[in-house]
Amino acid sequence: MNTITLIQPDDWHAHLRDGLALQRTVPDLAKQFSRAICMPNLVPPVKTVEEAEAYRERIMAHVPEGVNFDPRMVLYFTDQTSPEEVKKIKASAHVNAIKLYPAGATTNSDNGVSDIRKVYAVIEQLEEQQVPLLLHGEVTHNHVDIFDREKRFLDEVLSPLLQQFPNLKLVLEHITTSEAAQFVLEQGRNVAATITPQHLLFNRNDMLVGGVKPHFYCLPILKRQTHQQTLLEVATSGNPKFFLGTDSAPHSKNAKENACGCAGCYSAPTAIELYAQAFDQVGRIDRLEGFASFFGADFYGLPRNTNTITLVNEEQIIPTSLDYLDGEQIIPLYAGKTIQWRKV
Ligand code: OTD
Ligand code: ZN
Ligand code: ZN
Repeated sequence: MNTITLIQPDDWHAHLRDGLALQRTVPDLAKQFSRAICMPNLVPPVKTVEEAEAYRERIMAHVPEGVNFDPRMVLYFTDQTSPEEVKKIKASAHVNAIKLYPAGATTNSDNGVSDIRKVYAVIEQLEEQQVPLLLHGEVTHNHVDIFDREKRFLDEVLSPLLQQFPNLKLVLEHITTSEAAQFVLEQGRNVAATITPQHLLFNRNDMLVGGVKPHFYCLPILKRQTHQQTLLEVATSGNPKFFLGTDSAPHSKNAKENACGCAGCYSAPTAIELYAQAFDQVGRIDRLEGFASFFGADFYGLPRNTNTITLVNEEQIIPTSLDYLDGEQIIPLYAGKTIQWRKV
């Protein structure tokens, strides 16, 4: 097959940042995706519907002319979030969900929830209003090995949470392990997961063998190959519980290539082609459209897009470096490497 035409995809998990970064991130995403869930881990975080509306305006100011892009907003869940704010989300035209980061789990998550049991009143309201709770599913205790943090979260936090709130609408974001995939499969239709391109295409060997490759470092960290295989299986299975969320997370070259390098892969410029590559590698390009364009919208209760994009089966070399901020550079995921799909 030389070309495929898909209903335009959406990205259900992206970091666009703020200020000058938007000059890079908004056009990169908007040239492929119709909608994107814009993650709220700014400094300071986006905690109220009002703040989310203001952030959305700043994003909209960078959408290139003639391009339709509809940023979908998310609030950052803190120990102080009130149940009232959930009603405001429900009533909002632009805000779709709330994001829970266990405090300290990833970039700018210091204001995250310190103990999920403290916020059960808000979660009760989420369940009642059917507002999706988006989860960074890792425990953060120092003594838990970084490769085990997702699995421990399932056992220690998520299982009890779903026992308490069985009808909670929930997205386990950026799953990285067989255990997480299995967990999601065992739940009802109210529980779904996003999967990133890096966790489908790579494993920890890509990051660590032959030298440390900081541009593969993200959180949750890449796992062993068996997990990668399971993620590929579920992503390409046609099961609507699994859908596209790039977790594209820009950091400048200097911040990544550093004695204490930041976590995050910048996949936005070629995200849909990277997913096409992953699906094609397992002979399942026919399943890309459901994963990329239908299942997320269905889960969020938003209409499916109607316009289309076309990908051709043609080599493209991912740029080695892109301009970012004022005079800095950013290294996109898989920079300088050749992939087999290109968006026309
Ligand atoms: N992971 N980096 C970032 C966020 C994600 O956990 C995430 O959602 C970031 O830089 O904002 C990362 O590695
Ligand atoms: Zn996360
Ligand atoms: Zn993220």
